[in-house]
Amino acid sequence: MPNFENYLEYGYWQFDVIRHIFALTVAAFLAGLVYFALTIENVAPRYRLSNVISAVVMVSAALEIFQLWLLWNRSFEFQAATQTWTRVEGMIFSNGYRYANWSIDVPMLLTQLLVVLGFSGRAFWSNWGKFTLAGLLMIWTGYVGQYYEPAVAGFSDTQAVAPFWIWGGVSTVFYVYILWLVYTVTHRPPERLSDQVSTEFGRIWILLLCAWTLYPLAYLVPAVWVSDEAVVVRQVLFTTADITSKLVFGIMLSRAARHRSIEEGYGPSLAVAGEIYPDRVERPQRAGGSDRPAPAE
Ligand code: RET
Repeated sequence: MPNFENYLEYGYWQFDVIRHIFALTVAAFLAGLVYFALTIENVAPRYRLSNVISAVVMVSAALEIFQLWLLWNRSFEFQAATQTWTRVEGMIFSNGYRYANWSIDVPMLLTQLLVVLGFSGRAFWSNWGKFTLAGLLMIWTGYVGQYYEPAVAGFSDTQAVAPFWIWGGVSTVFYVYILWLVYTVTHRPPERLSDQVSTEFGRIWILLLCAWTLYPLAYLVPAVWVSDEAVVVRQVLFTTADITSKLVFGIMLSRAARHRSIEEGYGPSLAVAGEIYPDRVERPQRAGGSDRPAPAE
């Protein structure tokens, strides 16, 4: 069986917390989908692909977590006598669906970053190629490694422990390379950025660093702690990582795109510029062209 979740029994709240956070994630991604669809016209056409990509990420991730929610509910049954949840014979819970989903979302999220930074032509494709290749290799090597976690958690005498560490280590090499590349593109962008937008990209880099690092930590949980509570911690780590790396990241990028659009004088962005650039908000023209406030009605 692929994951250590299948070898454990769950107390009532441990089981419940996990299904609740799956439901929370699906709800958050569907809400995100509405946000990205409704705000697409607030940014200049050159940045709109970022909103489209966020919407694609929301749909694929919501489907994947819904699938995990279904699987979690079907894989365990409640034992009234012991008040615990035990595995249903023949059912297997698997985090492998997460890795399948990352194969879509990791290349998408990194593409989105390049779009809002303003990469185009050869520079775009060269970075895109490096991100996509390194991203897929990071995920797929980690995917192989996680099959060995039952041995690492002490549930299998026949399986080897070393592949968990070797594949996890190889995956980490690609991860560090991606982090370095993200640092480079966000700190040496192809176009001159205002101080405001540069600061935002600095924050986006820190968010990415923190959010993405939660994934390898979740991978490591069975090596350091084996109990139903450890499973709760691992699923909370995955959930926090998912919501921040896909949804919060997308929102931060859409704001950076809007601020760039405002600075470029794009009309619809100027109309919603209020909170950051109050001096740039487009005011509706009043008859007579007076600057005085309209009389109270
Ligand atoms: C693995 C295996 C262990 C070593 C490392 C890993 C890194 C995973 C990461 C995943 C990022 C996923 C994202 C998904 C968004 O949809 C594969 C767990 C380093 C960084 C951003």
